[in-house]
Amino acid sequence: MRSALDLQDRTTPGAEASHQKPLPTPHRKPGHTLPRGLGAARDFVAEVADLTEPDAVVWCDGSEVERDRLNEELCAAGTFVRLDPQLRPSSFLARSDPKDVARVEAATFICAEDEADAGPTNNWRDPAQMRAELAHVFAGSMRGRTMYVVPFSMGPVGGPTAKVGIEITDSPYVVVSMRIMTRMGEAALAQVEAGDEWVPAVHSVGMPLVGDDGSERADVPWPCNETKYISHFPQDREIWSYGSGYGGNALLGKKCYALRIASALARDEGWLAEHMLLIRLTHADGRRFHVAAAFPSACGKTNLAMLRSALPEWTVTTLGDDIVWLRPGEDGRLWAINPEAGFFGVAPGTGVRTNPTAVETLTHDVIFTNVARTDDGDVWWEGLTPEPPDHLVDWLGEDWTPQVAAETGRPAAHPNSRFTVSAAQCPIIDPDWDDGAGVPLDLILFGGRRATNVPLVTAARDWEHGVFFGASISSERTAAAEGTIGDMRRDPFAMLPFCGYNMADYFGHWLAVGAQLGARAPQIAAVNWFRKGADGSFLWPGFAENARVLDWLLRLVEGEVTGKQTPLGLAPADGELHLHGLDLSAEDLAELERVDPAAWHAEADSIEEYFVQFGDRLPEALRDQLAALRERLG
Ligand code: GTP
Ligand code: SPV
Ligand code: MN
Repeated sequence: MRSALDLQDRTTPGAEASHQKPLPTPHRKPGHTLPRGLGAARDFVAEVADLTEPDAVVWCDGSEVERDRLNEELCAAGTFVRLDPQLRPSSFLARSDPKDVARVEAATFICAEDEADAGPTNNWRDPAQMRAELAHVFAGSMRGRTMYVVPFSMGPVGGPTAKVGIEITDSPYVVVSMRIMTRMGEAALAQVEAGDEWVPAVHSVGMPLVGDDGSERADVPWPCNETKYISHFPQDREIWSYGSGYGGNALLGKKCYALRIASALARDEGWLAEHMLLIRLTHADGRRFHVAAAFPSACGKTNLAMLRSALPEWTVTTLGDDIVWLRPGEDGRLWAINPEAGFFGVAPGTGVRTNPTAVETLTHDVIFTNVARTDDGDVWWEGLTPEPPDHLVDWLGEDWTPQVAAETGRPAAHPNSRFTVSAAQCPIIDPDWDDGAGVPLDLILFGGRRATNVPLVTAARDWEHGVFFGASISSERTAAAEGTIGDMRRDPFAMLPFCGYNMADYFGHWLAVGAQLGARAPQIAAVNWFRKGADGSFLWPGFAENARVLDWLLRLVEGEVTGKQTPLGLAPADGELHLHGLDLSAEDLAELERVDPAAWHAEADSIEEYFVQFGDRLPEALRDQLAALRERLG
């Protein structure tokens, strides 16, 4: 019998690489970058099966019967624990391998012929070299498992901006998650059958149950591999993901397709694929506005997407919480759709005070991953209730009490624990969320977690200035990806881990889209909910109170207020921000809005340092914006 270690050794490319099977690629008709139709899909599935050697191949139809069967299988395998049917009907808890808990940016690759097309912010690999490595690790990688074929649509099926994909995966957890996160199954397959283009996306957890010599090993509740490849071929529009079963590493419709591959499609086709939430604000007088906001991972998109306004004149409805696709319309406006069908949201910090809408969304039919379990068979995480229960089983499956936590600092839920839930379940989901035509944007926000320097709100003077805001977003790192939490980094447009091509070209593409839109382009603004006072606590109450900032920006858009100029842009003039009913001292407000010229000169230096890596590819307009900022700072 071979050990797990021997099996893992297979992931090191060896001398035998010369006689291995090549990595399959779907057949494309001459002149097409994407495969089309069911014939090409069938052939590709057969070739992937030939390489990965699964026991069985199952085409998923997306039905409830199929879902229920897979959920039962996941329970039997120990991947899922069914939660108490009274407290949390049709809901499950999954605990991942403790080494597979977040996106792995170091193992995320953009494979372009020319290294410069991946750009300095991506991990580049030569496509041919990567194909050879992948062929090696995928060979036999599904032995002893079932291979699922998961047709899915990003965007309402058949809608004008929807796009189809086919994920091939050996993880039933991925299948039931994709069923929630995308429009998965028969309807999407019908699009393929009708001849639509589709993006191929292949995923293996990388733990075959049968070794090269035929020896067998038992499965584990969360199979994965220490070797991981989250690889993208933007030119061929292909995704190959190996070794992880978690979130964006494995649910390939999400970051891999709807952001990395879609951003490359968007560049070529004149639209934008963005890491943004999407909401509608309806005023008591009937006026409606649509707002999108790009914040880095775990920086408040889901919270703002489900905003319950502190100002009674505004009602918010949810359209999306993570990804938008934006297209210039014939009317000169920028139209937005949410290509997803569910939320894969951060659990910790989600509670009745911070996000009551999410709490109401999560009452049934939820997959929770890496949260804690209560003794009565429900779930808990830090921030769900002010006081923790007396006893829990933590995300690692171990006993947890508040006393243990106080001594060890061990959280009950992993900081990147998540819920997977259908968007349709959200009590404030917008009635038009499933409408493929989308909504016209009035306002775009850029923001990050900044304890210092960055004011509560600054409106851009024009589109180019707004693109400069997006390009210079910086944020403290969160638990959403492997890495040191709290380190400050630049995360342009909140797309640092998600841009499928050269980031400088992407800046240029944003400028080009703005030039095309002209006068009807949405207003752009920078926000920061996370500025801290001298005592280290947040100055701004955030959450429901963020509506006050949106209110000011929309009144600015409407010409009801004018704002005042600061060196950074437009800030609320005295009295313009509606602060009635809020317990915020004049000193704290002043600190929230303060622009310190010396600190901002240092900020400008740090932006320049960041921009330098793009060399000549950095658009001139951004250099000009930086120079103009320095001039205004004096
Ligand atoms: P991804 O799903 O990773 O892309 O991230 P997201 O941006 O959707 O993250 P999410 O909204 O779930 O962010 C969660 C974290 O941000 C939690 O720790 C929240 O408590 C915190 N957060 C959200 N809004 C606010 C706010 O207005 N103020 C403060 N202080 N924290 C906030
Ligand atoms: C993010 O990290 O931005 C997420 C979670 O939205 S994941 O889908 O895992 O990338
Ligand atoms: Mn995200």
